[in-house]
Amino acid sequence: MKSWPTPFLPEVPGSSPEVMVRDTASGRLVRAASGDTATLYVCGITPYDATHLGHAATYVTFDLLVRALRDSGVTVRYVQNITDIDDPLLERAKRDGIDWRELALREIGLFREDMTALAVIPPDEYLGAVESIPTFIAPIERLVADGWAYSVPADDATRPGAADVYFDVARDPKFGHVSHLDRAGMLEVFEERGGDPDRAGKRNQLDALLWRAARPGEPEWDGASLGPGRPGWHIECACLALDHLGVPVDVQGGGSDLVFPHHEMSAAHGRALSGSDSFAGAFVHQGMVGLDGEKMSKSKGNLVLVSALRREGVDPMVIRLALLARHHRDDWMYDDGLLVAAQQRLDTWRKALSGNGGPVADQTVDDIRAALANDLDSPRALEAVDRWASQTLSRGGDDLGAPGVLGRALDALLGVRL
Ligand code: 5CA
Ligand code: ZN
Repeated sequence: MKSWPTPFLPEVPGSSPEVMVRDTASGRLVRAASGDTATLYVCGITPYDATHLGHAATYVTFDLLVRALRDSGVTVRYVQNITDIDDPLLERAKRDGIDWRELALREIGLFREDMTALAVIPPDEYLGAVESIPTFIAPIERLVADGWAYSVPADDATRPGAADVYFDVARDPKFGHVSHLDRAGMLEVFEERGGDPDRAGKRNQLDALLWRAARPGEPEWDGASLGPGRPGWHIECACLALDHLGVPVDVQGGGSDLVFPHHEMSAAHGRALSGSDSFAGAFVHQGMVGLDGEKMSKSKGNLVLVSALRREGVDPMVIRLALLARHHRDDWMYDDGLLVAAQQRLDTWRKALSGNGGPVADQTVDDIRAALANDLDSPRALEAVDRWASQTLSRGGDDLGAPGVLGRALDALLGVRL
């Protein structure tokens, strides 16, 4: 899939310290890069509605990670997927009386525009599930052959004798190591997040769908020995990470709503397929952004859309600054006051940076780098800039190069272009 244009990254003298991130699975602060190259797999959108601030927060967070890693001298290989076939997409297309492919293309187009406006660095590979379906078949067949997966007859399928294929979670001794949920906790969220605990014939309510046999009226693809159908959700991300980056990836990323079942399952599938004991060096999760007391979600419809804010004339850099003002692991509720505060901050920074000099900015640049390298602590990075701006506006400074140095650092490290 086509992604979006790469923003220009100015050179900043010096470099970031080693980048550390909080790993959800171990709870520890771990290295984001295992060596000179960091592999990053971030779960992309399901394109049935427009980008809301929760999505934007997630992709801005991983954009910060890419920027910090690069600044530390590491080469980043970044893959992101698009779940461009899934039940919610088919349901929305049906509700709105449009073709599901058309809906997906429209929303992917809007997402690209939002990402460009927010100065998010695109992934090196932007992979649609649909275009990748042929690459999922052999791995699923292998899971069946190796006893990791089993068939459940699908009586309502288009063709007689067809079956769905499920992953046998009981076979996996590490199952649960990402989320640390107990069985009751897993069951509580499984259905709400795409699972089918009550599907008759499954060995375990938590077993995850790998291949769904075609039902009448549903799109279908050739599945070789699996029969015509379509893939389950988790196996897509497992296979894409495996094929395009290799496992363990250094960082598996997404919002915290993906911890269970999605990242638990894709890690289980990925380990089963690769024989590796580990799927990711770090599982990094963005906290949930909400509105009116509830998680912002396409299914609930309580959305603040990036595209709508842009249409209203909100500067995308204000949106970006509002997102950066929160630590990525915190859950938070949106209110319009956040945009007002971000606009004020941007105005102050602009004023300070447009003068003829200021205090030496090297320490401020170091502070930004140190904050980001320590689990992407963007609020602390912004505070460092606030301090420089307030000093400049109150007392001035005689380093003529300081505004230029800091302006380039804001652009390269925080993605904030003034
Ligand atoms: N396509 C799958 C991942 S493979 C998916 O979850 N798509 S999504 O469109 O629902 O979400 C896209 C990304 O935004 C995911 O990483 C998800 O975890 C994150 N996300 C969704 N809602 C929120 C929210 N309210 N706050 C923060 N992040 C969110
Ligand atoms: Zn995913």
